[in-house]
Amino acid sequence: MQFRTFDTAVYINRRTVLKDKIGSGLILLMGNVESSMNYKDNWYPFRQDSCFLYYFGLDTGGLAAVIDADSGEETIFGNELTVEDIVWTGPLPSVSEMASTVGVSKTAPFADLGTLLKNAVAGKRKIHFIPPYRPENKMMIAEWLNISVNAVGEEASVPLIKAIVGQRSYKENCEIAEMDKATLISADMHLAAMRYTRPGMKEYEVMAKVKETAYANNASLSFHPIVTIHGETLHNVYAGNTIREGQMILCDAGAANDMNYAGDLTCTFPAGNKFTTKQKEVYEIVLHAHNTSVAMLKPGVLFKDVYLNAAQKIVEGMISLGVMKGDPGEAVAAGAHAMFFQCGLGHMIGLDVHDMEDLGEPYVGYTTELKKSTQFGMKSLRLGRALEPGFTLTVEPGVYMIPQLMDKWKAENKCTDYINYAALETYRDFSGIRVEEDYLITDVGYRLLGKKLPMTVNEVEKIREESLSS
Ligand SMILES: [Mn+2]
Repeated sequence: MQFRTFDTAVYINRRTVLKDKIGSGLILLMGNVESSMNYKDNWYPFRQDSCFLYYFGLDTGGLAAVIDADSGEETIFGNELTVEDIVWTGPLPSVSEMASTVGVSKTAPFADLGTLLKNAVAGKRKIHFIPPYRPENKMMIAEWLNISVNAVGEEASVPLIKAIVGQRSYKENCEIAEMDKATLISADMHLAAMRYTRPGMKEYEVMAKVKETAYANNASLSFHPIVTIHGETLHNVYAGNTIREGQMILCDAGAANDMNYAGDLTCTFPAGNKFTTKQKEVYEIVLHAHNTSVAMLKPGVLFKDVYLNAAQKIVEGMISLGVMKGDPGEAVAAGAHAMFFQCGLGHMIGLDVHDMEDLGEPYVGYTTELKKSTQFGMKSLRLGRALEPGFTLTVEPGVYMIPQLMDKWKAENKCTDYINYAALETYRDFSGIRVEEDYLITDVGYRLLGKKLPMTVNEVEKIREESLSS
């Protein structure tokens, strides 16, 4: 086959657990089809649906599966290649050959899926499906189940969502091995950026090096990379600026390895060989927030509390710089830290870079008891719940100096007990700093996925000095 899978038993076991949990009805898991870019046959790179991959492992388009939770029967639906198809694709394994590698003995043409589901609707059987995010799948489900396209999301099965989250959240050893591989490649993407960058280059030249490192390692990108001198813009995909001495480059990028597991790392380094004093001061604050947060990782700890620790350390740091004032705990409670730290501290990571985000944050990152905050800043925290062994997640604190936000809060007299707006003016053009690593929660604490990147000021300056002098 043209893709790698885990041992057959891995998939059989996952489906057995799912079937037992759901108990009754049909479980529909849609694979993805090729997605057209500008005309039908010019496609975006293919990405299989992560839940389909998790239970059926087949990394090719045009497949779907149904598990009958009552009878236990499992069927993979897909069309065999015709000779005319083979002219373009070459010979490929048949649907039944592929299905047998993941322990499924029954296959059927794709058209049979619609018939099966329409009959199930007529027979008033429960059909469990997850919220589709691809228009093709949304439209097919709407037609088969006779519901409006806009209502498909609401009709998704909460028991199925919860059952899947209850499995995919706990990474198996075979998955952790893949996470390590993806994170190692991701680390090499960052090392390449740190070594390659020279003042005078365009951001896109560094971005190209980052992407090259992924592709040269038989990986792709787990998301569109950020390589920017404007690190304060959280999702800055523009990469056309010239990099100048005295600036910092923020690089947020990760690999998706050949099994589709994701890495997601961020480094911030100087364009030249040294941080300025001001940059170094803020970098140390971010790094301290990071290290103290990582040290908290262990089963039972609410990730929300780890986030609050990072917020508190950032506020303490900002007080030491004179841009904040007052009691750090009260400042965090008032949300004043969000002047500098507007996003969350991290998220689950696995087959998706924001793992299982399609299933819904309330189920993945929160619980029925612990709801997401609505406060600016904390409302962007994707993960709040208590950590458990087998979770894999990112830790990524940052300080982002956003002039428009400074102006808005100042005009509103917001958090004036905690923010020294006059001192803050000197940071208008500072940009932003983030560091990010990926961790596994173990029985007793945590383990870094992949390998350690240069992270302290000395380590980062050393790699920059070596690179610039070579
Ligand atoms: Mn991340």
